Amino acid sequence: MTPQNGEKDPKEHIDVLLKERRLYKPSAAFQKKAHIAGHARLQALRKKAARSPERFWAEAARELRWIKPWKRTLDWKPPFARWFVGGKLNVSVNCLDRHLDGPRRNKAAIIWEGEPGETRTLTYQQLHGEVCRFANVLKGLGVRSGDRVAIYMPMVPEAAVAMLACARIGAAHSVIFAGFSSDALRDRINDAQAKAVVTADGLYRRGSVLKLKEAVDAAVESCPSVRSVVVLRRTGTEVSWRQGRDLWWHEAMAAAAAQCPPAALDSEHPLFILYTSGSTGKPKGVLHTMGGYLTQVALTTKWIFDLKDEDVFWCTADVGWVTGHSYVVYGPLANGATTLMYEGGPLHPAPDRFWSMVARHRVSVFYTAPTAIRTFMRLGDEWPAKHDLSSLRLLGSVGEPINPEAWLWYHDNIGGGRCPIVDTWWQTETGAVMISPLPGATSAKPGSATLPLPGIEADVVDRQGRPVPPGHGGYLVVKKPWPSMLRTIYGDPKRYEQQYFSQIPGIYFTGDGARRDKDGYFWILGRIDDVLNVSGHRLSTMEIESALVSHPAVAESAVVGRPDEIHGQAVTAFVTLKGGRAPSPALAEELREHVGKTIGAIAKPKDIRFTEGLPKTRSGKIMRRLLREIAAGQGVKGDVTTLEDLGVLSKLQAEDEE
Ligand code: 7RM
Repeated sequence: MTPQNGEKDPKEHIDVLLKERRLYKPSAAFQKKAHIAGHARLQALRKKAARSPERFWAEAARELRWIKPWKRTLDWKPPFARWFVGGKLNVSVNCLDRHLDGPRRNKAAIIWEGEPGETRTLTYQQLHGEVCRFANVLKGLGVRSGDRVAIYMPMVPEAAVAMLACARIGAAHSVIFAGFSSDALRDRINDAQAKAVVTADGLYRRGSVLKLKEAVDAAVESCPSVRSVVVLRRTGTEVSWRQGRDLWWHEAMAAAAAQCPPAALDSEHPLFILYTSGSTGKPKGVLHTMGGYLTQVALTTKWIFDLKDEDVFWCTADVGWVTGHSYVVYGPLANGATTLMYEGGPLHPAPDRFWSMVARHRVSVFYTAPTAIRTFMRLGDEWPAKHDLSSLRLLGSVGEPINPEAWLWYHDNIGGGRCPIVDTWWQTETGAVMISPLPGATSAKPGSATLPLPGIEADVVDRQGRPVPPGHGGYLVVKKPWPSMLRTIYGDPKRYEQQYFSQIPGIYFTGDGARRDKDGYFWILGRIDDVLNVSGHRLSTMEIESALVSHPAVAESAVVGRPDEIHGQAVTAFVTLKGGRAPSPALAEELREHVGKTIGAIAKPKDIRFTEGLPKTRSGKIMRRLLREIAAGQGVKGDVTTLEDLGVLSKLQAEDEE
């Protein structure tokens, strides 16, 4: 891709800081072979989709294998959507069985590498066998269509096997990121009333073993819905055992039949629940269903990553996040592609682990997060330079805005200047990518996710839902239902409506701020609610605050994000202590550990700042904006007229200068 002299100076709104004007056009060589080749072709698709989004998505859905055709493409009773109504399908058949009839039968479905360095490859046929066997194991444990299964696993092929086995029999999976604590696991199991838990003895991370079964044992003590715990032997770590409840993966699999007829499931049958942070302390169980989810995930994987049969696709996300669901497992497998899975830390045993893997596995499409790119950038150009990265032809980014500097480093040092970059905007709630370039058709601007995909109607609006002029900041919304949208918050349709469709009545509000430039390109400005984005992972300030105040020494706390060069944001906690408790570095460490235990290591505050009071409005609301400014070390600039006690503010600032 070559930079073009593009855009003239856009009239920019004051709070829009990024000014990036370079334009990167897809090269002729890339374009020639791309699924969607050329700007004109994409424009034509957009036009067609805009005329009838339903017809556009129906055409995409027909790429899947259906057991029974649908009667209605869309039933939209705002805010509830049903897609491909009356249709029946099986997601595991679409990801596995339908590739067994032709040459893909013996193609690698999953190439896996463990952190210690071992590798394994499962062909489509082998993966199909494993999935059928595990589906039979689940059935044998009394798991039925409509039940929930919790999956708390390392990044191993068995995690994908467990997910697909659930899909085969119609049990909804709830994958809980293995970095979450036992308490967080317990709450998620209980919210979903999971009947079974699938886990491992432990996992490898940065050279040491993390004991997963131990965390499950502690959680399941308080989970009356759980009847069985299936344990994969991964590390050989010693585990304690509850007879009648626990069983080994390898023993159960050895006894299970390799044939399992797929269930014919309604298009709107639940596929999975995935918990994500919102603006309150309680995580939301985002519910996705079968037909619509798979349609959009399959299409976006094919178009955005331009997947071909000879590709090795590596999405570095953990299956515990939505990116791992959609672009490690379902999207690539629905396309009959080869997906690479890696178990461990990106810098283990050295900062070139990823690049050594790209070279050894001849990865051609690579998809990761800006936080990782910034980390690699900081570690130096010499690490990627050691390896032959010539197999790469396309790069992707997801999870947070990518700053132009990181974009350019990625483009030059990883992509060798020849690979397009797709900056993909989407959310747990959207299920699949919504705003992104198509690499053979869209000119990229570093830092912009570019334009909504055909069939997606996104916009930037003001509080009343009116589109804002180019260059102005506003709310990022989606105006029409899309197939892979969340269907509800599990067990709480009121919260679903209130959370996503009440800000601007009847229209989906993403929680993000954005602006569009004069070419219509979207520039995501970040969350406008109380959600932090640390290394591309969503954390709720409320959730961390609740964890802090559950510690006996803490009276009150306010959590804010401050800008962090590598992680996007860093968690800063302001804490007031109960009478008789004195601040100390030891207590700060104890509080950090406490948050780690309550939520998980990713939520541990980077800074804990003890203070005598928090700045509040007269109505008692903590003025987070002031705290954010203090945490960012900028001094307080904005309006403080509603502040109740100005003394608190001067103290906080004085403490800052110490
Ligand atoms: C896929 C995922 C969603 C939030 C979202 C944004 C931010 C994600 C981008 C981005 C700018 C991007 N799901 N976000 N992708 N911001 N550019 N390309 O991350 O549910 O965990 O997070 O992440 O704020 O609302 S998520």
